[in-house]
Amino acid sequence: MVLTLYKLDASPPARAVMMTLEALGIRDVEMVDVNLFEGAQFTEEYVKMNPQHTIPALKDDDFAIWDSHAICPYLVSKYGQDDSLYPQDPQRRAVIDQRLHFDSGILFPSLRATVAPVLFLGERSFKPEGLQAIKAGYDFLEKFLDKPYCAGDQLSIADICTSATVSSMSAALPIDADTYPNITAWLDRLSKEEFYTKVNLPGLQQFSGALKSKLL
Ligand SMILES: N[C@@H](CCC(=O)N[C@@H](CS)C(=O)NCC(=O)O)C(=O)O
Repeated sequence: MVLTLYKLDASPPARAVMMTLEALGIRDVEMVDVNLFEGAQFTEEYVKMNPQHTIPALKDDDFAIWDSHAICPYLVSKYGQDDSLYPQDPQRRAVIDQRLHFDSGILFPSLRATVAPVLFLGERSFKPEGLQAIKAGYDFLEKFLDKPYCAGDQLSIADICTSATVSSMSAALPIDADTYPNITAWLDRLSKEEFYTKVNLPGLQQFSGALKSKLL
């Protein structure tokens, strides 16, 4: 197998895939940076592979797949030594899938809509409705986190994907520990995982730094 990941460390969904690779112990991956700040995702070659021109995208020999919420399940299913990060059990998997859709359909779009104008379009502050949407996402997630992990008692790719997004959202709207004790405890729990400290934190720092440098 030859695995190639198209990514940027600052990108939350790219970090989700890199954390999954790390958690699975898959190290033999060619990493290719796609510089979104220079529009590198619009090259003919990249759009041919991923017509949606997003990162992350994964190539596994000739097979190409994009969207972190498709890539992470694929990696566990194909390369996991066991299914613990994405169990086969239908009900456990259904809850994980629900959280992945929540990340993909609710959390990440609110983050992207709030930060992209600042990162790429010269805006110098966040729109209030963007921050409101982020807060609404925190409110939902706080309720989901009545167990140690976001899909129950065990760590899964739902935690990996969601934490990449939520930790990045906190760069725009800090997470108040009194209002969101469950989210705060969950992020602290994940901060004890090597994949999180080794992979998410450095990229998160880049993301936060890029954002701060563009804000008034
Ligand atoms: N739902 C997608 C979101 C991917 C996404 O929007 N990535 C951003 C960077 S964080 C991107 O590639 N933006 C460039 C573009 O859309 O042209 C995923 O989870 O992979």
